[in-house]
Amino acid sequence: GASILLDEYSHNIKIPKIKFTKLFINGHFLHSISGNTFETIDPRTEEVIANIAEGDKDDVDLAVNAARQAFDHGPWPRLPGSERRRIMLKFADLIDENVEELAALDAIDGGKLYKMAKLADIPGAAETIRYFAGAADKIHGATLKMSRALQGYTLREPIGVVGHIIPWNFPSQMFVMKVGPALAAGCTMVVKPAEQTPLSALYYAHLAKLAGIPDGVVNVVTGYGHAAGAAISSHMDIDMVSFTGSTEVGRLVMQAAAQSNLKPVSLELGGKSPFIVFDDVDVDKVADLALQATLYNKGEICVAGTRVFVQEGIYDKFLTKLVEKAKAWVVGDPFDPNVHQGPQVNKKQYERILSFIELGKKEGATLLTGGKPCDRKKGYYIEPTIFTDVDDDMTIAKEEIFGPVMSVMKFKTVEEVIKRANASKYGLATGIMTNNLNIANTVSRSIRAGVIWINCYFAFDRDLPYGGYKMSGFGRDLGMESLSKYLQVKSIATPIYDSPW
Ligand code: TXE
Repeated sequence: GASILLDEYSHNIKIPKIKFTKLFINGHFLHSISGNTFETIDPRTEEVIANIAEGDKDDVDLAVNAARQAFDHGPWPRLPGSERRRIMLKFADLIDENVEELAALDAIDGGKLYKMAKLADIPGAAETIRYFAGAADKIHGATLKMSRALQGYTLREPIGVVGHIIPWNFPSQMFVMKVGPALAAGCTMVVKPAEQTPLSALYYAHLAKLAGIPDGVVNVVTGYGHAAGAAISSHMDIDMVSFTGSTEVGRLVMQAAAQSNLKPVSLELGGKSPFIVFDDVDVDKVADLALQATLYNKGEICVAGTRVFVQEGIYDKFLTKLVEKAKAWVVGDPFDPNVHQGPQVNKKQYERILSFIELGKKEGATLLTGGKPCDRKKGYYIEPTIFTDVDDDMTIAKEEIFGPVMSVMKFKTVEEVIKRANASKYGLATGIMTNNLNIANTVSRSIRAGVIWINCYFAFDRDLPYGGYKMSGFGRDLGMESLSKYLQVKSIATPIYDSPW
C-alpha cells in the first residue's frame, strides 16, 4: 500500500498505511481478473492515495458465485439468529476498536471531517451493526389462520444473495445500513462501494472476517458503476439490489433489474428538501440550523435542506443572521479540528457545484455570500454559498446540487408554503421550524416526503426508517422496517381435520 503524505494538521493524527486495496471475495483479498486498477484520490491534495483493484463483470460473477454457495450451502442463513447476533456484535466491537483508522480512511478518501468521522460516523456504524444484531433472533412470521378447517402461518426467510451499490458521501454509514439488516436476515451479499471511496469498505470486509462471518457471506467488489455496478443490477443470480445514489443511476438499476431476473430493488436517490422557517422561531438558533442543513458534510448529503423558505415577518433579520454565520464558517483541511467543512469529494463534483453556482447567477438569483472556490492552492474547496431572490422554477431551486449552496425563498402563508414545498420531483426530507403545534402538525402531514424533522434537522436515529417518496426512490433503510426488504414472506397452510374447537 502507498503511504500518505502528512500535512500540517496530520502530525497528531496517525494516518494509516493503506492495508487493503484488493477485491474481497470468498474471504480472500484478490487482484481483479483483468489485473486493472484505478486510483483513489485525496480531495485535499488531489494526489493519489492508492491504486485499487478495478472489478468488472467477471469479478462480480466470482463474488456472486461465492455468495450463492454461501447462501445455498453455507451456515450463515441456517444459523440460529442468536448465533448471527453474537458474530455481528463481535464485528461491531472490532469496528469500535479500529475507530481512528477507519475515521482517517473516510477523511482522506472522501474529505470528511476526521473529528466527525471519529465521533459520529464510525461509532455510529458500530452501533448500527449492534442494532441489527439485536434483530437477528427476532425475525418472526405471523399466525394467520386458525379455524376448524385451516391453520396458516408465515415464515420470513432471507431473500438470498443481495447486491448493495453504495455512494461515496457516507462510506461507513452506507456500508453498515445496507450490510447490517441483510446480515441479520441471513442473506449473503456483494457490496460495491463507490469508486471515489473504496478504502473503508475493504477494511470492513477484513473486520467481518475477523469477527467470524463465514467466507462468501460478505464480498466487496471495488470498481466503476458502469462495469461492476451494472453487472450487479443485471445479474441473473442476485436476488435483490439495494441502491443508494443518483436518481439517474437509480433508473438504470431498475431497468437492469427488470430486464434480467425481475429482482426487487430498493432505491434511495436524490433530494431537494425544503427547510421551512415560520416567523415565530428564535431566529438566531434557526439560522444556525439552516446553515447546518445546507452545509453539513459539505452539502454532500441527500437530505440536505437547501430550499430554505422563510416567512416574510422575519425574512430580512434571518438573512442578516445567515450571512453573519456563513462568514464565520471555516472551510479547510478536514483533519483540522477547527474546520467545519472539508473539500468536495472529487473534481467532478467540485466542477458540477461551481457550474450550478454560475447557473444561479445567470438565471437572476442574488448571490448573498460565497459563490466561488476557496483561496487555496490545492484541493476541492468551495465557499459556503447563499442565494436569495430565488424563484421556484430556477434550476438551483429544483435540482440537487450536492454542495454547499443554499437557495432562500420568501413566503406568506401556511397553505402557500405547503404547495411550494411539495412542488418538487423529489420527496426525501423536510424541516419545519415553528413553535406552533398546529402548524407543525398540519405541515408535517401535508408534505409528501419520507422524513420530517420538526425543530431539528439531520435527527438521524437508527430506529427511524429512512427513505423517499416520489423520485427520491422507494424502500427504507434503517429501522426494523429495513429488514423487510431482505426477507421473503412464505405462507404455509395446512388443513385441520379433527379440531376440537
Ligand atoms: O452518483 P452515482 P455520482 C447524487 C448527487 C450527485 C449525483 C452524482 O446529486 O451530485 O448523484 O453522483 C454506482 N449501474 N447522489 O455520479 O453514479 C456508482 O459506482 C449500477 C445522491 O457519484 O449514482 C456508485 O457506487 N451502478 C446520493 C453508486 O452507483 C452504478 C449519493 C452511486 O453513484 C452505475 C450520491 C450503473 N450504471 C450521489 N453507475 C444519495 N442519495 O445520497 C454508477 N453506479
